[in-house]
Amino acid sequence: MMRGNAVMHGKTRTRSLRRPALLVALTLVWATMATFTPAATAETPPRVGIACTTGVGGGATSPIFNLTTKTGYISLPDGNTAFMWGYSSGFGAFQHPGPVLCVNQGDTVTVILHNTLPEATSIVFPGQQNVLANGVPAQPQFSGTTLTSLTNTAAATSGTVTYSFVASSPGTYLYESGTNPEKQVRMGLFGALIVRPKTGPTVHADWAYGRSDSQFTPSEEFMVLLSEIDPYQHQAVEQNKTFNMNNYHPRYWLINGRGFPDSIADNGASWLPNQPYGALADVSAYNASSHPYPGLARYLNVGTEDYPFHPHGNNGLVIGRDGRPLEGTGGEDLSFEKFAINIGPGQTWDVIFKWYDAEGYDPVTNPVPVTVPQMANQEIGVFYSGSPYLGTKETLPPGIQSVNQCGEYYIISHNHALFQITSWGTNMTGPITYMRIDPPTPNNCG
Ligand SMILES: [Cu+2]
Repeated sequence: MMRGNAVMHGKTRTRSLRRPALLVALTLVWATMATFTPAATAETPPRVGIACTTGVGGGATSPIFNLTTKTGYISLPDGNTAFMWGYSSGFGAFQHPGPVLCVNQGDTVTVILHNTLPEATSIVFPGQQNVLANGVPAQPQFSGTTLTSLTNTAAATSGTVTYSFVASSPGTYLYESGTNPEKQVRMGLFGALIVRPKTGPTVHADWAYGRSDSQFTPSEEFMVLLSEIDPYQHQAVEQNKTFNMNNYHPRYWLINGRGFPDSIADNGASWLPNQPYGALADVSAYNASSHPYPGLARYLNVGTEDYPFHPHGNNGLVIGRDGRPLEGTGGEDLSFEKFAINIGPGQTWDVIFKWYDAEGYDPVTNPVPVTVPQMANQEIGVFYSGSPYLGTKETLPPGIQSVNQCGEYYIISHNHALFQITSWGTNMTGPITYMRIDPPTPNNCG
């Protein structure tokens, strides 16, 4: 099955044949998926894709967000749990990562931080200008000549601070603790901020930037928030012990706060109550008339290492970095194609992705140029349709039931630093997800 899927696009075929070891590994991933049962969840927030938190009160152009620091635990792919700090939405339960704050360009954004942690904390908004704290320009904090925080803090246990800024530039941003960040950011005090573009009075919710060539299909907008965990640091914080950062060594890497296979579960999956954000990408095949606009992946790296991430199957088109469109001073399009997106620490990348059946494979008129293995040599997973051809379903072996709804594909998307797709040594976990490709409409995908 993997081989069948893998040959459907020329680029993937070449890469897969050069890397038989990875192909075997991917087959193992396929087998893992067979034990995985997606849960039914409500349609709000969306089952897949970005689950925005929008502001409360303040009017249409002045959203207000309450974020409360809380402690809690997350589940990891090897069965372990990690003690975390996090920003809760409003005054709600602990969650990881923090809520995805979605605002519009030009909005006056207010974020009220409520601290319940045993030490002072804060939020910095990289990429935002003229941030105010309690109504005056936010400032680094010092104790004598020693820097204690990159910005104004909320005091330990019950402090509050109110930040505000005008979201002047559309794009993808991080927000994160500016206080003792080597501890507090690592413990989980971070989240994503999305600023949607506006031209004149018109908000373009389906543009990445203020240019029409950044238009995407709204249901195909995805977050890829990459992070890391050193469990010894988290244990030390939980036990109120000191941790020597010279010993810092991540053993877990996560996508949207989850490791694979939890990463492909729906947003709000019932067995991940504190990890609300899934990472399955679900796109439809390109069609000039019925599905002309691509998907958009918003990559963010809140870790300390480079994360080289890629979906198999096609290049992406990099259209923005760090909340700025790739364009010249005259608006010239400076976007570029890339296969693996190497996201540096603190960076964000906005990447357009369009899947198309470039070589028009057809089981009769244009079969894939490989020999599909004998049925006895195949490992059949729950997403198998019986056919390597998009949109085609065929008879399955006795005893195998297909849950592949409509002959869709599943293409792996993963971090390509293979040591990072582990969980304290458990291989093929961590920042791995899948891209689901639905056949062109009309289809039976529902
Ligand atoms: Cu790969």
